[in-house]
Amino acid sequence: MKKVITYGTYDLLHRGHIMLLKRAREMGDYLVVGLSSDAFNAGKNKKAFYSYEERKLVLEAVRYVDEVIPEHRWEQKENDIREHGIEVFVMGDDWHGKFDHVKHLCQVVYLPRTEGVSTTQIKAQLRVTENSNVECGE
Ligand code: C2G
Repeated sequence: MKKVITYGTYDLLHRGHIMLLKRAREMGDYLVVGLSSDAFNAGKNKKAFYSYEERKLVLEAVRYVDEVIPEHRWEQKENDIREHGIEVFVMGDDWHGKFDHVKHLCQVVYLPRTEGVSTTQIKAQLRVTENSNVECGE
């Protein structure tokens, strides 16, 4: 069984996340997702809308995901790869080159990001909508 791993925050799940997970899963037979813990996100200066437990529940419902493990530290990736017998490490290409240090353990693949969508954009659009509703007295 060819096992694949990827990591991320996966907050406010959108098509960019799904397309990444789909392509990653198609590179093997089993996909493990290292899901950023709330504390780890704080270290990435990211505040997810949903808690780790909520994001894990949603991610485990995605057909392409076979297992979700917590991502607590940048340095855990080599150990994860060894412990889970990972053959392919996949990330979006906004991370291009950032994880080449695990190339001695497994294949490292950076996939093109899905254009036109991001959690940051979604949050910004929601704020605009909310503000316009308030102005209209809704
Ligand atoms: N992604 C994508 N297209 C988008 C948005 C995101 O392909 N429009 C990909 C990212 O490249 C990443 C994955 O979806 O591979 C998850 O994205 P985030 O939840 O934003 O994860 P990130 O904060 O980049 O955390 O140790 C690695 C980090 O945990 C990655």
